[in-house]
Amino acid sequence: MKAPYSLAAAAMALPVCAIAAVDADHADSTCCCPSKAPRYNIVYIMTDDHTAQMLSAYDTRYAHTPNLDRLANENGVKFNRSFVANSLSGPSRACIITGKHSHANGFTDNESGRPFDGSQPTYPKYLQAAGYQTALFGKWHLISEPTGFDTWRVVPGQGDYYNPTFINQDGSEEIVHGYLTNLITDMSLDWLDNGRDKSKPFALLIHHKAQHRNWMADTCNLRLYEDVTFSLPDNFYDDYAGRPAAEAAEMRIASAHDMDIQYDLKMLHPDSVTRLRANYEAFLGRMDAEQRKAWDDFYDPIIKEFYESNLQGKELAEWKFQRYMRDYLKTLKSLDDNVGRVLDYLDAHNLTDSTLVVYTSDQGFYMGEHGWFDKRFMYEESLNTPLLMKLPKGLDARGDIDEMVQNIDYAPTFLEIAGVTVPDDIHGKSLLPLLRGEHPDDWRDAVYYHYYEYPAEHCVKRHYGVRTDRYKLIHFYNDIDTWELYDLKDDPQEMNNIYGKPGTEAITDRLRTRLHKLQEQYDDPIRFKYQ
Ligand code: SGN
Ligand code: CA
Repeated sequence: MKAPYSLAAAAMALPVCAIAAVDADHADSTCCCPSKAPRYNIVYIMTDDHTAQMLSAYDTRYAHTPNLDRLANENGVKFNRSFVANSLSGPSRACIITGKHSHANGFTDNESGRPFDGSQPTYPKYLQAAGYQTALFGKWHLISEPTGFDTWRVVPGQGDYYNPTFINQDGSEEIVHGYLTNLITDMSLDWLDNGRDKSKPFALLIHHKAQHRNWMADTCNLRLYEDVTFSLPDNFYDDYAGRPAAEAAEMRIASAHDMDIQYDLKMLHPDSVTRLRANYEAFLGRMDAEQRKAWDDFYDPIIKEFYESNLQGKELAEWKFQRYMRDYLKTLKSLDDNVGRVLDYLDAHNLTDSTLVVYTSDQGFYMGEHGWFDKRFMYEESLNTPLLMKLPKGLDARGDIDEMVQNIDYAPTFLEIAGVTVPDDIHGKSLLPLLRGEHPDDWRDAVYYHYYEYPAEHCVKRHYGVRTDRYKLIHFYNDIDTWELYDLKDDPQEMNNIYGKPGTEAITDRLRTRLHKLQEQYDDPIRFKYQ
């Protein structure tokens, strides 16, 4: 059982300076706190399923995201080895907010429907106790009510792109007219302007639903990217040889079952029933007449041409890939614009020098690599997550940071920034030294990963593993018992499982030992089951 938590106890554990409020708009690194904690404001922007391949600061092949790129380019940093602990929304969010791996925070998967235990310590609670104003807007996805926030307004479950329902802090529900990415930003900026106590530093969490499935763009962006043809990833036609768990997964773009022609790709057809068609119709049903007209005006000719052309096999698979890429990028346009609005607001209100702006996603995503969409696997595209930070005055790092970081590191980073002593039971490491431009010799040499949601949608088997700078060792377990080993230098696409191949014995032993040490360090009980 977890130790009971009380704000009063947390406040007592804090350094005295951390309790004293500073003028949030003028917080700087010369703060009066005896601990010299900078007590910067924090704007934490998290998206859903936004992957680094679709962010031009990381990858210029597909996306143009000028506002997101500003984060890295204007006094900012870009983390090139940024990983999650469990590549799925709820679990990832629980790891982030607690700074602990899933087995320790208790929220291992979405599917079981077990709510997040909101009575445990989280970074917003610690910040609140340290005198910060805390607010959350958007997707929460932890089932239980948010705790640790002075103000919150969230969407139920995954939320809706159009005219979404919001849950208010008093428990009431309300449909708000508009497009979700804009609305979440409106609410966040309104709180900065009118909602907060301006004498205190603040932590504002802006949690978008975008880029989550089924990628419904705002009507003003529907016509973007229609004349672009995207190149297929080299491994789009992966045959999954030597990787039985990959073969079993149901997340193939080419599969009619996995990627639904109506729900995912909007090819609504009166005479054809698909698995997820009703869900798509429910989304369309939320639109008002004007939104629906703009939607139909755009999609009707594409639908007509699609059904007339009767594509099959590879032609159909590649047509699906192109539509998937376009829908994803159109949806991303709103996200990029809205991140720009937040940065402009901070500039215009003289908050840029005193605010740490963090941009990340709850995990990465497949954009046709291995023939897939979705996430969950410990393979690179979904183990990775974008992480950009625009730094306040006094934090001098700039450009690329190549140290391995993980989403359990955000909580201790924010605590250190607020002058709160990081509790020993937090698994993550504060990134503050890296943000100061330091490169500690003893930085972590391996990250630990554990994914639990099986049996479930997309059929990704349970697995855990270790990633070092060069290698990755994964164990798939539960109704399967297979190991995979990759040399990321020779095989960055993870197509060639070399586990058990002659010549790999020494490295396998080393990685297995490292894996067990991490399981021991984090006290993951799975280690008693599989040695
Ligand atoms: C929904 C999606 C899945 C997705 C999960 C988890 N199906 O169930 O494709 O993997 O969410 O995503 S859908 O038919 O409802 O769109 S997560 O990011 O929230 O973990
Ligand atoms: Ca997600």
